[in-house]
Amino acid sequence: MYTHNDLDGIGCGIVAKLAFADKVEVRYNSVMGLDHQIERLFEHEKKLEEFHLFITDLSINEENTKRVEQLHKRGGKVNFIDHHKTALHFNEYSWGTVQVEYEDGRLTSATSLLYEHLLENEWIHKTKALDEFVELVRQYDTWEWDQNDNIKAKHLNDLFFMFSLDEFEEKMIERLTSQQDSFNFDDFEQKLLSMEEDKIERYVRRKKRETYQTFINELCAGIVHAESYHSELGNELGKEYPHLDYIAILNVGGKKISFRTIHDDVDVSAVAGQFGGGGHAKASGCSMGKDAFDLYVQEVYPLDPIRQDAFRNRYNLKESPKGTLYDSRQGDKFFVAPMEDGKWSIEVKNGILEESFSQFQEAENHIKRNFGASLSRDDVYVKYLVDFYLKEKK
Ligand SMILES: [Mn+2]
Repeated sequence: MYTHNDLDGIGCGIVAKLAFADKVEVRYNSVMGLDHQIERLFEHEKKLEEFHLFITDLSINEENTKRVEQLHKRGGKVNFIDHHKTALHFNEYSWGTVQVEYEDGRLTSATSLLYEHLLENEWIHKTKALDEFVELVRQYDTWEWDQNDNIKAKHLNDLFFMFSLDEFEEKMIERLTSQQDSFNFDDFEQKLLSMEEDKIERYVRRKKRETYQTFINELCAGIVHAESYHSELGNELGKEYPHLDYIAILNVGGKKISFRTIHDDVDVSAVAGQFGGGGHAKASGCSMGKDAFDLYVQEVYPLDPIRQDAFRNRYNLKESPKGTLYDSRQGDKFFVAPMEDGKWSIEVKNGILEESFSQFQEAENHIKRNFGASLSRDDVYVKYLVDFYLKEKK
């Protein structure tokens, strides 16, 4: 079995080992590494027809697709199981099973698809603990845990990062073999998880102050440099800065970019696709070539980070019927106030902007995206109102 080296990929390995024990050999691969490994397999392993080849949670290139198709035609057993939209074309082959969502709308994961495949063939023994484990992996991989507030799914992924791949795999197989009624963390793991949570919180708080914004190919990108905690950052920065279309997390040393979005109308697999990468609508990635480096690193370097909103205000509050004030580094002021028709207008130095907004958030997005302004402190707000009323009197 060849599978991905993330939680969903390891989930496949764990489920396969529970089914086939020492009869299965599992190789974990990065997105970039898989094709080379498959190529080597076909070079060195002459009796592939005698094996059953599984490829899960990752895609293979055209040449490897041809190799696999020929193996299948020679009578070899092959299963390609994936849930990425970008892999749907593998359904053209009888050995390809790519399903992005279930009939009820829930998203699939490679682990859940493989588990169901193994159950159908009666190759694996169903237990409550295993059902729960597979579901945690699925919720983590599809980000459904966040909507469902299923912190256990996130904790499973945290643990995966705290242990080595082999240790994690061994621990999980041992647990799922010995405890079949429910899947739980032990006391030591619980302690580790709470320490990890505090650490992530501090890290994310710091990164919020190191986020930059710019327009790239018409979309407003939030840009941050970070080597770890990509999912947490993507999510937290996305919520902190909802005016951004997506968050690009850069790892210059590893020459990689991860893209995350919290918005349903933004597809970051398309953003990654522009630079030769891919993934899901809400989470994707690409390697950082020269083009991407120029756009996301070089051009952004001279900018200042996004200004955070004033956070101890008592008067200058968002959606206030009296109006809400924003100001930019250059000292420009933007006053958002409700109009008689229920829409929101933006007042600037030389009058009112022509455009009005049906939601307050849209008005704020407009100001933040185009002028980089942030919520003013109370003292600036009070002074603005005083000047405004004095002007009215004259
Ligand atoms: Mn996956």
